[in-house]
Amino acid sequence: MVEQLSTTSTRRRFLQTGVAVSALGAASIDMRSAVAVEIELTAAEATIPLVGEGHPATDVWAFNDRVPGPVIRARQGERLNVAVTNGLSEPTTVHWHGLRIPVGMDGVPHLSQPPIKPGETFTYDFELKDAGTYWYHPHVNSSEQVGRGLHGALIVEEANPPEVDRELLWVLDDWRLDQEAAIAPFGNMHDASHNGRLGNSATINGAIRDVEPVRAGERVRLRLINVANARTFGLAFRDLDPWVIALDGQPVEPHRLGEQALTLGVGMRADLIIDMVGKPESESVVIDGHYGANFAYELIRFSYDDAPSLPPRFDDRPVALLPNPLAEPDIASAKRHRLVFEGGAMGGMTGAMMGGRRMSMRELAGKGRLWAINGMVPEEIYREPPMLTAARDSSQIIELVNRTAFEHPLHLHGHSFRVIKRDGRDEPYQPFRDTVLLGVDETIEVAFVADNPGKWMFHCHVLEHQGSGMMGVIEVL
Ligand SMILES: [Cu+2]
Repeated sequence: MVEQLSTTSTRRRFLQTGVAVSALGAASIDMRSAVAVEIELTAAEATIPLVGEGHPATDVWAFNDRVPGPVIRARQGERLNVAVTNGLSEPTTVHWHGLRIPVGMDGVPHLSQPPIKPGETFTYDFELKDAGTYWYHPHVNSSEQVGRGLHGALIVEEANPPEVDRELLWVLDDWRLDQEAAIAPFGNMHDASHNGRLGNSATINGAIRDVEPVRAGERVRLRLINVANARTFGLAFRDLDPWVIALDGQPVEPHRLGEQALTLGVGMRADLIIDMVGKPESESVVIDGHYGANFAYELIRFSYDDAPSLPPRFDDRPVALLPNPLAEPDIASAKRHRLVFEGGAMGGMTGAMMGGRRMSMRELAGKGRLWAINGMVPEEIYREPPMLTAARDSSQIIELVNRTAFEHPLHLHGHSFRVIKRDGRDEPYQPFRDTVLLGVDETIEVAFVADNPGKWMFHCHVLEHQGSGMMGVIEVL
């Protein structure tokens, strides 16, 4: 279950595969001994049994021949050193989604580093300041590179993790496959102008799965990561009523999900504590119903074995995770900004500024550009003036206004922000996040301390929206 990729005289270096963790359960692994310090990743073509028995294998692009890529685990405060070799026939990079690291390690081509050319290696090296559930993926030709399978989980362990029987990791993905289980072509403008590349095959840890085996009475920590190109997952856990203990890696006051679905836009994560309250040999279904009842489907079912229920031995309410060392924004003194998102199909945008002149929607579409922020469309992101400049250590509030017909998971690099208001009302728990799902017609306010100097991307994580212009740069001086 634990694969040792290399040895060292001074440190243990282990990687676990997401597939192994999911298929076999993690009961026998002492997660805290799985410390990743130095790792090698190679992005290259591979073939995996994505759909499973009775179906052809799928040609993918993968880190170290697996999808998802290796689970990287380390402890808070450790350094991570990852040598990434590009075995693809096009440039790539790796972005460490959600991590507050120096801009030179952030993986945005040209903005933070030159792209890694085919055959070349680039070594990422940074300190893991925050514990939590994160992930990594390329930031070049993202729709295709991430969509073909280049992504993996990065787990930074707390010094004092919550007491549970077991930990599970679900890397949620969504693939557009044909009848032969081959990945459909990329570059569809209809996807870019609508809801992005929604697929037809939802996978957990790189496989279409029916069941997650559990034991009655056990307490499980479930880490969820949405690595899809476009799909928002809205998961109903029904009778299990999980506790939410972290969002996007950042601790939140433990609270029950209740009647609500767990909504995970692209890029978002959640850490749940679930008490398996069902009876031995029973089942509990997890439904993804984000796109409405007509499109709801069973993602997976928890399947209880026949072992007698474990006796209760945990307090009902899990202990809150210790906060990460994030600076608290000062709302009273914060500088306010407003970013208005426009464009796409049915959005009513007639034109916008690009390259210093106003272009019609038709002209923009001819250049593969469909979205604007404050009336501006980026030509090449690293050459654009920042849409917002912040003095170092200043507090900032950004009002995000959706004037499009679609929802957008908006992701800020290098920082986590507090979601403070939604349509004028205080957001429950005001969680720190690095990605917030901006609904249709919604206005959201986020607040953060601009304490990480550099030029940082702020973009929609629907990769086809990003690729067609829904992106900008925030500069911290
Ligand atoms: Cu979007």
